[in-house]
Amino acid sequence: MIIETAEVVVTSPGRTFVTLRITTDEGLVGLGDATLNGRELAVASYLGDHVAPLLIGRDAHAVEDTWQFLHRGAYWRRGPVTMTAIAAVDVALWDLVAQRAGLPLYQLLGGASRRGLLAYGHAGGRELPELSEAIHRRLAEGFRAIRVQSGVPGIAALYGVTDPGTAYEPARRTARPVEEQWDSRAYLRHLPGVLEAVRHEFGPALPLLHDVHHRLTPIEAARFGRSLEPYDLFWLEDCTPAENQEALRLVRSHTVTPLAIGEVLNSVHDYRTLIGEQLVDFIRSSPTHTGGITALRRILDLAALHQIRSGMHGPTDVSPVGMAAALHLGLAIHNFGIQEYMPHAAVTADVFETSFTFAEGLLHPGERPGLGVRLDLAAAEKYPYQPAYLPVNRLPDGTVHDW
Ligand code: GCO
Ligand code: MG
Repeated sequence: MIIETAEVVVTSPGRTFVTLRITTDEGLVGLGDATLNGRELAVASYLGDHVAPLLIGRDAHAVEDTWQFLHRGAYWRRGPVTMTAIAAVDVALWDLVAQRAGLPLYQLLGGASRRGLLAYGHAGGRELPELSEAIHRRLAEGFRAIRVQSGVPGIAALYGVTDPGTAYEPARRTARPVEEQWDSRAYLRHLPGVLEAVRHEFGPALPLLHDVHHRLTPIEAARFGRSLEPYDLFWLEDCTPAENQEALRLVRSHTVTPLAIGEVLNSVHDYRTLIGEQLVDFIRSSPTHTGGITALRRILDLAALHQIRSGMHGPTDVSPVGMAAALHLGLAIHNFGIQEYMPHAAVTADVFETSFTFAEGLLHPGERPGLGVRLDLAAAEKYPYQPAYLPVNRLPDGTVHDW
């Protein structure tokens, strides 16, 4: 099966997605997600200018060789742009190989290890009644695990919280990034009470998650994790900036709240200390930002040796193609933990037609051969690229802080 064309499709149905579309001499079409939120065109250029020409004429079955060729052959390794580009190629090739075999991709990855993937949904509210309503809404939609984000008195706009009735989308279509404020002391004072109230209202069984979004120092995170122990979180996510693996030693030595990290990491090397020293409980990487299924599977196999489980990133900036890749991998591996599921805007379905399903709290990739996603090129053209930026954070005195 020889690769004939490799084309990069940039389209903005609801938000921007970058997709690699590979065709073969047998007429099959394989798709890979190359969406890097707020820096989309850098990956489109990496793929279109430097990678696509190298793919023409290669054997589409050579998934491992192509991965190594692009990774080692670039000389400049790792980094979000490189690894997202390689991921798109890897996932598109897996899609082709599975279609050629006439099987849903998970069957090639070892077959189903479970009936479906436990998914968590997002609930955010500026104040408690709003938050409680948002949780009830998610439960009514079928979610059986909920990520809880709350407003904080004195902080005007906050990660994960939006006006009621409007869908949360962190990237905004503005010419420059929106600026938000952050105050760790106000957050640390307020959040334990919120999680206590939610646990009290929804009972002991509901898995609750919370995302700190990289904002605390190690000692603050340690104290925070300890203060949340009575509310039995499923996980505390990104409590400190992920690139400092050693910081988790301090957090870990003070709290038994389970920790999840890694949505911004992109290589197995970013996980060596985290996994080797058992400093986390869940791996947040998605195939899209971590070199694809080939590379993430290696990370997760290493994690399995330490009883660390998957908790793949599934925000709207992972495209329907990237989401399908996550679901096939998650269904097949033994150490699956939970899958984030932030449904895309309805308009996204004009361009991407998917086979995955969500019922009774569980996601399933479906039984179509390959990934099970189709991209409508004519529809994609109707949604031309629209720039959008993630927000920037500032402390009360104006200092830039991690967003
Ligand atoms: C999460 C996230 C995201 C990110 C977004 C950045 O889902 O846990 O932290 O919503 O902010 O993916 O591109
Ligand atoms: Mg997160």
